[in-house]
Amino acid sequence: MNILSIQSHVVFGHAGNSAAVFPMQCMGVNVWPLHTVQFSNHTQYGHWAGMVMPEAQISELVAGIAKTGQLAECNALLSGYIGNAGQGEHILKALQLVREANPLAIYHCDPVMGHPLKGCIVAPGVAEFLIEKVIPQANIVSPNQLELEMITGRTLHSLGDIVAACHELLAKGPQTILIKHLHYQGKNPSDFEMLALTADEAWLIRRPILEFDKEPVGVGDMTSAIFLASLLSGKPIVEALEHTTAAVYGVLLETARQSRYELAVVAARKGYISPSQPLFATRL
Ligand code: PXL
Repeated sequence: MNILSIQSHVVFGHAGNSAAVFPMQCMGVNVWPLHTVQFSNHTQYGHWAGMVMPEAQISELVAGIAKTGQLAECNALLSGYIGNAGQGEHILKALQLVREANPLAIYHCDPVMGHPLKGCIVAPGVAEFLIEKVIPQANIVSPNQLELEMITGRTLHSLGDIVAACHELLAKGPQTILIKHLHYQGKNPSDFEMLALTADEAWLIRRPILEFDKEPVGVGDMTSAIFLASLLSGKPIVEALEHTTAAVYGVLLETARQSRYELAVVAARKGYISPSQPLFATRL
């Protein structure tokens, strides 16, 4: 399997491609990393060096691959953190090139919209572009609850509200939805929950929340990557959800064990294939 992964890159630490590429490689996927930005470190340090890559570079690089004749081998496009809305246009051009070369290619959009309270800074206009132009083109979308609320334009209070919002999102085009983080009222505060859903089935999974002095960054990027690689390997949605949750939990356990802020992406490498603690989803 070959996945074209268009996301941010950080030189030090793990976010965007720097959190997504290695787990997918460990799962046996050939990853084609294409970086939307190259920053010294993720934005939650509050300061960073580096630049947003020139926007046209995204579609130029993919056109370059098309010229080699290899783009037909691309099984999926995964997009994540985007440097500015202009880059969004070029991701859509890249998607068009991928689909021309391989009409069966899957597009997984992780609609990273930023979290100002946490310090995840995303350029103005990106959220609107993702909602209006990109999400309708995607086969798989993986918002967190906040991003789902931005997509549907309303606050979601209960699990029922969230499932209803997911069905609205399915009506916009995508066939598979992963809600990477749920925080509705009434949820057990010591559980971390995710939801995976298609038109036919919905699965909820829980794992314990680990306490960190500062919450590690890149968990969502890694989650989307492992979920896509799991689906491409032929796992049904429930197994993809279970594998993803268990593998990411393994990385968090190792990160906590080492008392690190940056995710222990490399140290936890064995868990991308066989997570140490299996976790099970329940059908809604
Ligand atoms: O995990 C989202 C993300 C991706 N890429 C960069 C980031 C962040 C969140 O802060 O800073 C560069």
